[in-house]
Amino acid sequence: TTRTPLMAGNWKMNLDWKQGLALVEELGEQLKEVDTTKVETVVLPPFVDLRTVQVAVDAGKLPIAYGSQDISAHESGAYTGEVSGAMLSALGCTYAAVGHSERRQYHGETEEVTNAKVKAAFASGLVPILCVGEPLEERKAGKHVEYTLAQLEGGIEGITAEQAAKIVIAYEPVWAIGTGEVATPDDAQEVCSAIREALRAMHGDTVADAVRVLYGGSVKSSNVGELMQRADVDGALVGGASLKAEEFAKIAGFQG
Ligand code: G2H
Repeated sequence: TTRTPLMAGNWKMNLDWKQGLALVEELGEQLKEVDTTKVETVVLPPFVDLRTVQVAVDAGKLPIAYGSQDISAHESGAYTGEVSGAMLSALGCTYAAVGHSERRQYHGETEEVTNAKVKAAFASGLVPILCVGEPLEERKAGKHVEYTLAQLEGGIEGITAEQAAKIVIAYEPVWAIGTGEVATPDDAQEVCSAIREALRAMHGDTVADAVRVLYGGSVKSSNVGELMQRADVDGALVGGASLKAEEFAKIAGFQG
């Protein structure tokens, strides 16, 4: 594969700006042990930490890209509490996570909202990391592929082939998030491959072969290697394990 692996650390609602700064500085040190030309390392801090991360990255302290955990579907104006794509882009963000299951679950984000956020990210020059994945009931009913592909289709509806080639898809089975219950490499491969094949059917080979599909859900340095051996797993979206510099750097330096 010619796809560069992508390891994204989703800090969720953890680390204030001082703690975030301490983490990225330590990460910069730890990443010196990693061949950062072979993997793209990304952090997704809370909004209020982004400026600090920007300053650290601009100072050349660490070879990472960064992005937000969410983005407003709206361009600007009377949307109290929201953060626009233009604001994120001005902060040097490369990525914006969209449709994380915690957004869908606790903030009522619908398919339409998720799709609007994907488009808002592209409109501001950001690359959306679209999160999809099934709850436990669908998995038990054997409907996990169908359910996840429906979220994928809803999420990317109306985007161009050029945008589809850039988007990052993160497959995060809800039952594996923060539970310590990691999907098996075969489980991850099954759905990541189905995602790529769905993109192939929609947008053709060039798009399908370029898109990076990540696995997320209780990824650690001890399990990332075997996940990465699977053909259609191009990286990981890492929550808990991204909060410790040494551990996250080990994930970035995975040996497949
Ligand atoms: C899944 C993942 C990161 P964790 O949400 O998005 O979190 O690695 O803590 O399961």
